[in-house]
Amino acid sequence: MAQDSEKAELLRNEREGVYWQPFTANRHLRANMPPRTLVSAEGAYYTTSEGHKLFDTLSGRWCTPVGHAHPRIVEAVRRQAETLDFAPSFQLTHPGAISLAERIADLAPQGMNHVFFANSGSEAVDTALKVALGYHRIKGAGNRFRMIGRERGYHGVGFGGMSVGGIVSNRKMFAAGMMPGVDHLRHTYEPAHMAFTRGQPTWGTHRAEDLVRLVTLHDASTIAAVIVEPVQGSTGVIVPPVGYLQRLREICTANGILLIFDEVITGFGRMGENFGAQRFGVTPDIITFAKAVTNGIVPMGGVIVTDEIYNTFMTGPENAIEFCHGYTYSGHPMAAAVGHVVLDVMREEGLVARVRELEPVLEDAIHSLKDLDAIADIRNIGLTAAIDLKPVDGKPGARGQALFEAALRGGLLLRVTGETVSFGPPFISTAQELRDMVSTLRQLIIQIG
Ligand code: PXG
Ligand code: PLP
Repeated sequence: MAQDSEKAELLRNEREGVYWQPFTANRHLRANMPPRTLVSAEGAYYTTSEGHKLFDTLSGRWCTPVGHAHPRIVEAVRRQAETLDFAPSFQLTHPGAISLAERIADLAPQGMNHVFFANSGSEAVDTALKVALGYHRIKGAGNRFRMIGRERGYHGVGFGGMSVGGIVSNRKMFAAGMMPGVDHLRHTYEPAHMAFTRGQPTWGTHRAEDLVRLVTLHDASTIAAVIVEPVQGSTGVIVPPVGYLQRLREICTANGILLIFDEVITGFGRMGENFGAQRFGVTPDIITFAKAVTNGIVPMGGVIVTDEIYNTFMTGPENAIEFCHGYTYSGHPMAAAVGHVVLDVMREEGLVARVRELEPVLEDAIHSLKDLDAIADIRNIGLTAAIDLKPVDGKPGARGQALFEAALRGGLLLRVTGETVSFGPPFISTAQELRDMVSTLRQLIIQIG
């Protein structure tokens, strides 16, 4: 540990900025490396270079639901590295990727039986958008080129995902690089109508009619796909109103538009079902996944498509490549091996059922903060939740920042953006750990004032 903090010191003092960090205030971070340097992790806890043990309230970045340093994952990584550490996936294959695809398809809604691998959520999203374009083109509808995203949506940082995404700070610097023909649905978050809702709000179903407006404006014959997160995660856990996703499905079906659920956060159990699709009872045409599929240990992402989509691609001469797309590391043997163990552990430890048990525990605990003056809203669904702090006059973001810093020394690793704190604790958390997380949070919120 001493060695790690020495290294950190070196980086700060002598090689400032060599490591240009993603989505980071780099200069601020370098001035504050301790307490922000993480040196080890086990189960549901990180340890910092100062020796503080922090409860991992976001499962890494929504990606480590079965916890850190799981002995079976560690063993699987070692074993796979010894057996087959890399295998090209263009025109060749290996057993781990085939069997993992089968297992993922078995978890997906009925009729979604084909899996294409990528290495991240961003790559999964770009893959899904290309599948949608290719599908329509093969069907003779190449004029369907428009993509519809949603305000406040996050679909990663590729050019495609950025374009359909709806978070302005991620878009404005790159406005010149937006994909053509993209439009956005309105988001569904209106605190005046839904603040402090437990689970799905009843207000806002009508916001799905915004898709009818866009179909009327652009004509259905120009629209390829609609992409939404079942629950908007990155922007701060915006829960879909009752019936909203069903209505999007109806409008897409009626107009020949593909519906893509971006399940990078909601996939693999976080909603108490395998996918958000099952939790909300809506089957899309394409699902994107990443993160939890490998417990975040080896990067992996991918898309699951319907039989109809796959079969549409499987036409033309048999020796021709049907989809000119893929990544060097698609279906990487190390990721596939870890994916298998993660699915084994989830099944054997009953972790998806455990999410269903923990959901009301987290819900009751987090909503108990409602009496605090500093809180503007609390929301939750599955094993996710978010709170919004009221901004201090003239200092937007200051309260969130203060809470994050205080928590680093108070035992919690928080995920704060602006005044929003989002939670996605590991599935292996105990009910007591979730209650303790919230009581620590209460003390910290009172402490920072
Ligand atoms: N789609 C969704 C719905 C996501 O949440 C991506 C795509 C992109 O995945 P990659 O693997 O390319 O990052 C995401 C990622 C946060 C946070 O703090 C969220 C994400 C990534 C990093 C941090 O909420 N979501
Ligand atoms: N750039 C160059 C020069 C490459 O040769 C390749 C892949 O061969 C890529 C980018 C794409 O890399 P990846 O397949 O890891 O996405």
